[in-house]
Amino acid sequence: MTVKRPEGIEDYNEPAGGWGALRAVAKTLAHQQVIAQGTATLLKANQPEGFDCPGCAWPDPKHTSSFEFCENGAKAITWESTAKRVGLDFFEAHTVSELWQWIDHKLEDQGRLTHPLIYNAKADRYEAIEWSAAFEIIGEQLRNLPDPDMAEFYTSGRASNEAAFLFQTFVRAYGTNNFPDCSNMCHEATSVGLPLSIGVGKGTVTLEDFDHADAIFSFGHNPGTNHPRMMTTLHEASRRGVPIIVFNPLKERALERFAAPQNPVEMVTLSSTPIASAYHQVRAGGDLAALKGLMKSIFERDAADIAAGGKGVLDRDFIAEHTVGIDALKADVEATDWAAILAVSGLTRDAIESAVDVYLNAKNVIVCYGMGLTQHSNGTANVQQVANLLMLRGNIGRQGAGIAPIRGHSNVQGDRTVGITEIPNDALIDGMERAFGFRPSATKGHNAIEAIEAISEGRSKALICLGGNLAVAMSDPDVTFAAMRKLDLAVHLATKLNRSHLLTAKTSLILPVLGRTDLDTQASGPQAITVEDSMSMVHASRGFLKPPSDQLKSEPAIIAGIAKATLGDRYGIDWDGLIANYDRIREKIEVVFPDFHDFNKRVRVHGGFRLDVAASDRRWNTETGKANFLLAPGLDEDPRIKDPNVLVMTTIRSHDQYNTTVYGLDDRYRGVFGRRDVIFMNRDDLAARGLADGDVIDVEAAYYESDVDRPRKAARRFTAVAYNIPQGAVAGYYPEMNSVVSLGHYDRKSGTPAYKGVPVRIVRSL
Ligand SMILES: Nc1nc2c(c(=O)[nH]1)N[C@H]1C(S)=C(S)[C@@H](COP(=O)(O)OP(=O)(O)OC[C@H]3O[C@@H](n4cnc5c(=O)[nH]c(N)nc54)[C@H](O)[C@@H]3O)O[C@H]1N2
Ligand SMILES: Nc1nc2c(c(=O)[nH]1)N[C@H]1C(S)=C(S)[C@@H](COP(=O)(O)OP(=O)(O)OC[C@H]3O[C@@H](n4cnc5c(=O)[nH]c(N)nc54)[C@H](O)[C@@H]3O)O[C@H]1N2
Ligand SMILES: [Mo]
Repeated sequence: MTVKRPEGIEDYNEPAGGWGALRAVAKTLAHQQVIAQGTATLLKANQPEGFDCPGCAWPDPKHTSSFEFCENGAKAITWESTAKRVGLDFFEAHTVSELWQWIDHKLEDQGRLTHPLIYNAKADRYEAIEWSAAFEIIGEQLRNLPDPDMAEFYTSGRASNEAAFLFQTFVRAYGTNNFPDCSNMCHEATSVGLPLSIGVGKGTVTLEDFDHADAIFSFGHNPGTNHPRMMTTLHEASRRGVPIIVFNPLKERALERFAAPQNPVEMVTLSSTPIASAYHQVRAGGDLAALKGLMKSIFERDAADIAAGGKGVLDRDFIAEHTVGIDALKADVEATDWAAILAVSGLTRDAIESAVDVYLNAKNVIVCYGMGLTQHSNGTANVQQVANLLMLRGNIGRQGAGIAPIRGHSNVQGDRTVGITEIPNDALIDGMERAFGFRPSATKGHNAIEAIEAISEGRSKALICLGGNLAVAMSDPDVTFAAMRKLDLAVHLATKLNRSHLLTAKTSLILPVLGRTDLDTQASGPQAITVEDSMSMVHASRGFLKPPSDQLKSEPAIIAGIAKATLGDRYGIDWDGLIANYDRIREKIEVVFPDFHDFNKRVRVHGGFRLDVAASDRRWNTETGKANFLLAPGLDEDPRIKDPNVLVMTTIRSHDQYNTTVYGLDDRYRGVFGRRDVIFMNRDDLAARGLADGDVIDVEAAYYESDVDRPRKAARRFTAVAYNIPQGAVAGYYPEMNSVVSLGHYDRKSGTPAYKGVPVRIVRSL
């Protein structure tokens, strides 16, 4: 008997990848009307002399790329190189109030922006403006602010090293450190947590390390969708017999079974390779408990082994020579009892012991993790416990072993490296002084949440966004959207129209930019930009397509235009000279950050170069001079969750989206077609509420402290879908579910919003 499922919901039984992925690429090309030009574009992605795929930050091996088979890379590129345009006629035809009613997908699907635009409030329309006039208006308004700290400068992680470096140079010369950044909503827990543990806020492994790993652990990331080229690495590892142990509340198909489109045998025989050797469906927010469980078992086995006359299972030499704090960690873990660990993690003791068997049998272990660990109120603690787990066996700074945060945007790591930070350290300030002859302020600026708070409270009046869709990416649209409308000045450098642009300020401008795939020609000729991938490899990227309109400027050129109009010749910075030839920007980067020595030379070598990651060589840039075992007292994701009726909601990406960019309404591997208004729930949780698969429900936030005198945050009239997810956890799509996330719910250590640990109640819709 087949059970009838809700509209658009199916049980998906295919492996990930395979022909389905190739069919999806063809469909995307057709939809963006780029058949001929598009295929040529795809062949240049991640190739020497080509451009870096804007889809993700996973590295490529030096001589081969699996890019041509990457479905979601193809979507990212065709979305940018689309033949569709939003020209002046479009803005004449539609008022901003009308566009506000459109769904996010439709806004961006109109195509590439072609002209600089300014909002005319009387007509409620965006209208054309000359570049020089746009720069003058922005410059004048920034100069007239009583205090530079009343402006916010947001960076989204697609910006190149050159654009980001120039942006931070301009902003520091202007006089503030207010750098809200997409990273604040993403891997900030890594950037804050790991320096305290191991002295560097980045991963320690290289792509080659995966060839030498004896076991791979994966926490909270979905590579089949978000880092598709990583599937090639996992596929190879699995075929070599390397155990892959997954901790994820959802059974993500690509982590279960994957058919590599570049493998002729799998394609022709319709076979696939199992990826995870064990799949542990941890409860959303249960990772701290799971990690402590793993470590508790390791300490128990160590004691037992020593009692039996063995040498124990810890790497005692590494611990003695390289670390501090093992005794306190051991005491903390021993004081945590198993019953609590099992209840909070949602895992059985057998599951944890089996994962420990694998961990201890392997000489070299890599732990990979993504948003499932970082976007929690204890995100920093999660990341630090991963480092602890690895350090117990010396799995850091050795071939085939290490920590692998799987980054988000294709250059989010690079933007950070070249100075996008609200907390400039001495090295950065000294470097800026060396390069430009002025000493920037050391005062801490605003991160993303602090920026929204400042705008909301009227303390900040101007917002300049180097890409992104800040208002939609941020939690709490009730607060965030209202805040944006209070601004005096909002400026968006963008490729495509999005909702943030429609939250107009007194003065609002949209400045259209060249994308990664576009040819960027400056006074000295065609330019290349550089990016840094998840494994600290820096390499060049060159676009080659004819730009969507002759009005577009590159991001560096626009930043220079705003800088000149704002600062005049303050500090004698030669903005025009820097733009004429990006080599000159790179020369400045090298002066500020000595790690980039011989930048222009090394980036011209195919494959680029790796930045120094001290922890990879067991050099520890921490205050103790050692790697630190750090404590995370307690277990709970959120102490406010005390009511058994409360569930933990995690917010996830579908297979057809890039952050707030929604390419389409399917989520093929999860069996969802033509809709996004669904909430995945465990059958027992449905039954306990008298609900059934397909019922229409409301998701209401359950924040005890803040609910009292405010209307409850909610997302209404969504469809409950019975799904294989642990009891106590539910999942919905980002960004739709942001209306349930309170702005005040974030990791106190890193400021990362707790998008993956939202306390909610599910009730039948009225
Ligand atoms: N195609 C595509 N590529 C992308 C992006 C995109 O949107 N689309 N976004 C880019 C960006 S900016 C980023 S940051 C990355 C994001 O890449 P990921 O980190 O993979 O992002 P998410 O889809 O948010 O979800 C991660 C996974 O965590 C699991 N999860 C949820 N909650 C928990 C939890 O509490 N514990 C554990 N262990 N797991 C949990 C989810 O089931 C999901 O499998 O991808 C980048 N690449
Ligand atoms: N609930 C929930 N919220 C989340 C998350 C979650 O998992 N759950 N994830 C968070 C994460 S990890 C991140 S990184 C943020 C993402 O936050 P953002 O980085 O701000 O958002 P994006 O959706 O990537 O930005 C898309 C816009 O960028 C512009 N754009 C695209 N390419 C370019 C370019 O080359 N140059 C310029 N100048 N503009 C360009 C386009 O106009 C497009 O509309 O969202 C966060 N929000
Ligand atoms: Mo991200």
